[in-house]
Amino acid sequence: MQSILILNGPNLNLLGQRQPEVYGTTTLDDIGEMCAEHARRCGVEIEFAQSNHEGAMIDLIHQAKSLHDGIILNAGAYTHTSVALHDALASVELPAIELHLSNVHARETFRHRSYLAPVVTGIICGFGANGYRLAMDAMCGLLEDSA
Ligand code: CA2
Repeated sequence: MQSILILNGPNLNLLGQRQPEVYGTTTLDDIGEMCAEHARRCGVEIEFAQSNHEGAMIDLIHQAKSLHDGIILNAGAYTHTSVALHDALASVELPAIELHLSNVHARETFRHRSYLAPVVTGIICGFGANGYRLAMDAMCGLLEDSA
């Protein structure tokens, strides 16, 4: 069975607790359960992870090379700052999707820049928690095409 790493970055553990007007009321645990259920429907395995630490995220991306077939990454604010995450994604050469709950292009200018965009297959943003299901469907399509 094919396997997808769904990796969430800094502060996403706070989802549902603060700023519901921006990020909604769904918690990250709710999203993890939704993804697990969707994975069963799609016939794929997932690892759903979150870290507030750039280095820990990089370790998980490196490990994905031997454990997973693709990566869905909501890198949070590191999207807009991290050359290190860019390099990690480029180094593993797995299909990758950048994901955001909010439409980052309709927000502050500093969120318009992504260091990950050049090294991912595609980007999904602005669909809230449902974006995780959309990203899983897109990843399953990529994995089928490459099988
Ligand atoms: O829209 C997204 O998914 C983001 O990746 C979320 C990041 C933000 O820095 C990106 O620009 C867009 C922030 C995640 C922080 O989430 C919070 C949740 C509740 C309360 C405070 C922060």
